[in-house]
Amino acid sequence: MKKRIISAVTAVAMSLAAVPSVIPFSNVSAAEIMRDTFDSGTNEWTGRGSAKVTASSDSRYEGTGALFVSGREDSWNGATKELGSEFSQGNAYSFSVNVMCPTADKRNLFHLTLQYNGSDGEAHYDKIASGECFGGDWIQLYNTSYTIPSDATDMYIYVETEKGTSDFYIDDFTAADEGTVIDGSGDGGKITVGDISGDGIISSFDVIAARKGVINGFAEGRETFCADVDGNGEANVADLVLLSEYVLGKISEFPQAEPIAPPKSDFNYESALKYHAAPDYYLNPAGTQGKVITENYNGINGGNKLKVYLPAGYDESKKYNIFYLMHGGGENENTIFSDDVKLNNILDHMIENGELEPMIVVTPTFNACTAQTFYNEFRQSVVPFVEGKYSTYAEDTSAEGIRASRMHRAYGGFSMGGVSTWAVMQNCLDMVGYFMPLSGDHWSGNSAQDKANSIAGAIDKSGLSQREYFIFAATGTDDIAHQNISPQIAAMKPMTDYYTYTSDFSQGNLYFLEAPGLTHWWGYVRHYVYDGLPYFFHEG
Ligand code: FER
Repeated sequence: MKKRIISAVTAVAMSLAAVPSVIPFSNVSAAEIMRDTFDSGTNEWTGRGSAKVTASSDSRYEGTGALFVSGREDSWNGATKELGSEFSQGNAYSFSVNVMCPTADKRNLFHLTLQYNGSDGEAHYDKIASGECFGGDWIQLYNTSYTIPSDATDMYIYVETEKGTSDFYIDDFTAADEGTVIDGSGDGGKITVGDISGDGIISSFDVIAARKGVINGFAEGRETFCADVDGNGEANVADLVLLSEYVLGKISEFPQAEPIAPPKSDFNYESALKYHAAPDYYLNPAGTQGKVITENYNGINGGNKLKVYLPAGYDESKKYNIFYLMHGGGENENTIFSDDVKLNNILDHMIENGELEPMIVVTPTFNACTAQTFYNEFRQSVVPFVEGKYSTYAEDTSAEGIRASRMHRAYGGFSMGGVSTWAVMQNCLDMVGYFMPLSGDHWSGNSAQDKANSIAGAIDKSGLSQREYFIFAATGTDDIAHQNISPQIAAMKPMTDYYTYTSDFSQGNLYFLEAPGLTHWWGYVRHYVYDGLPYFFHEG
């Protein structure tokens, strides 16, 4: 067994480096220079970068409101305010702000940062205080002695995160004379494994907290993370035993157990899949054929139609994976199973030859709305209609039933259908685990980085791990969309907090198949479905 050791000395040193103890503090103090409570407005704070700020009463550390920061497209986007002439160069001050990220299972590192222009004429960014938190917990970014650089002009204070674009709240920003103790949530140092109570030290109080947690369950987020001292992904009685031994001095470090990894599939993936056309005869009718059914439904955009492919031998008592595949501009729900594309024949042959698990393939249409807004009809009308009628992994069509079966649901599309796929990914990650954008890019923002960031923002909000969403993108190198999709994938690839690039989905979750010389035509694109679809539905 591999052992990863966290030194106990380091753990305690980290906890000692945490915030000073907090003593009660009256709201009015002669030493106070600035105090923004956001109880009746934004107190002249503004959005930094693309972020927006609003005074909100939905959450607060204290009082009646807090400042809500949203629309972030980069980690340095956040909330900012200019520091005026009451702050002098070379003087030290006490700064404090409380922050909270509402996404329940997100761990993030926040910074309170000073931006200023230096005597060198350059902008500088200096961190005043930092703190880690899990979603839902208020923490305090706090430094009782921060010295304004002696050459600083044009000063702005701001709150940002180390990574990601999650929304967050800030409350009770206070600046005061150096050394002033400022009341706040108190947390906000390093999160330390073993320090379940969050008081900055590992002690018998943590053993008591661990015992309670083993009996009653641990709260998600920080508490579970801190209680899981052997780091295997679960907080349980083994961790309680280790923690007791640690506090009694019998052990001086927490031995690390092997992580409890989600089961990996035994599907035989290739890691750098190349384009292969299906054999020519796959376009002819197969010996054993599925059924293509036309369905009418009343959706949020009025009466509409879609086609449902049921595999040969479809049996209502079994559960089927389901793939929603969208047409391109100027086409409709009939296109994909028409004589122009004949995807049903390809599916029949693949299933007959054991290359594809029998699955349901649905071809809806965005013609009652637009490609970019179809995700609304998909969520509210198409999925409930189809999966209320046909047998998928959804136990029921409630939001919970659809969410619980998301790893058995895929969405893809060609051209404008590809555009609709990225929009579904941005807006319906809670419903879909596998995405197949074909010869179409994401229509969000102007640059490839804007597109990548808007998807990353949605992933942040979802709280999903990299093992819970998978993208198989494809196009031809001579496809008119290649120039759009290729830079977008290039921007996504290095975002390793979100993606691991490989077509082996037991190891990673992003792949881009580029078919040499092929152009923007279903006659080619149907073969990308042939190549990619067998790779779906093995990871959960
Ligand atoms: C693209 C996405 C969609 C693209 C074209 C489309 C040229 C759609 C075109 C159409 O329907 O005419 O990236 O690149």
